[in-house]
Amino acid sequence: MPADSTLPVQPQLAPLPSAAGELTVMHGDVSYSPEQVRAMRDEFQRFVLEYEFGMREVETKLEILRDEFQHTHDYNPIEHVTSRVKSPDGIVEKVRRKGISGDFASVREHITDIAGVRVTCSFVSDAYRLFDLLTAQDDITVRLVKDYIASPKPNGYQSLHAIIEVPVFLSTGRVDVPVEVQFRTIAMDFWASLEHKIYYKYDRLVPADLIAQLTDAAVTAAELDARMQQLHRAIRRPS
Ligand code: 0O2
Repeated sequence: MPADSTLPVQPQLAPLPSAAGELTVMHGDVSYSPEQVRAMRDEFQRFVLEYEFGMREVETKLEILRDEFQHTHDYNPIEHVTSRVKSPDGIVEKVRRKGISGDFASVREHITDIAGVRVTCSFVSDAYRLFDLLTAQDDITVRLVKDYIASPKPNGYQSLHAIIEVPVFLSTGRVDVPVEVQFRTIAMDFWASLEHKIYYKYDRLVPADLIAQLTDAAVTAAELDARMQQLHRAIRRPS
């Protein structure tokens, strides 16, 4: 059992000596009994469940907006929506990268993209429109916005990111769950998924000429978005 995938955050349980002959799991210098491993697994599952629920609330809100748009305006501003809860390995990697403590309270406070929803639109105007419609809902709190469409990253990455909080009602009461929502166009999504693959293929050490080509391709993608937006406006303008 790989220690990092089953012990995603620094365990808060005190290690107990295991009974003779009992299978134990080593994590660094510490060993855990099967009961402790199960308890940690259950605690982790409970922890991510809130994020799963928050993600579903946001997905439902987007589905309603899409269906209402289709019905009222005979137009669908959303191409597709994908979502994910960050994997245990992904959380551990971010805990290490940010140099934060790995207990649940610290992860909850510092890692705001455990629940992630990606909204892909045909046009840049639709990405902003959906952002406005979602964040204007009065049960949503906006914690942070990063507009990489207005200010692309140096590598050319474009997307509009929002960390929002959405209420989830559990048997124990209300919990406000942070969800990262990324709004982007099909062209931005195409670029980002290729860049992501290249980044991992080269284990983050991408050759300089490939980086230059990627940055150039991001400019081409942005130009395509601008041209498609113009055409879209032209066909929607009354003649
Ligand atoms: P994954 O696998 O998508 O979850 P933070 O550490 O969150 O405080 P960060 O990571 O700079 O600061 O946050 P930012 O800029 O809002 O980016 C978070 C997410 O945006 C990333 O999540 C990616 O999904 C996406 N992203 C940001 N920059 C790039 C980029 O240059 N290329 C691509 N392809 N995607 C990018 P994760 O956690 O890195 O990964």
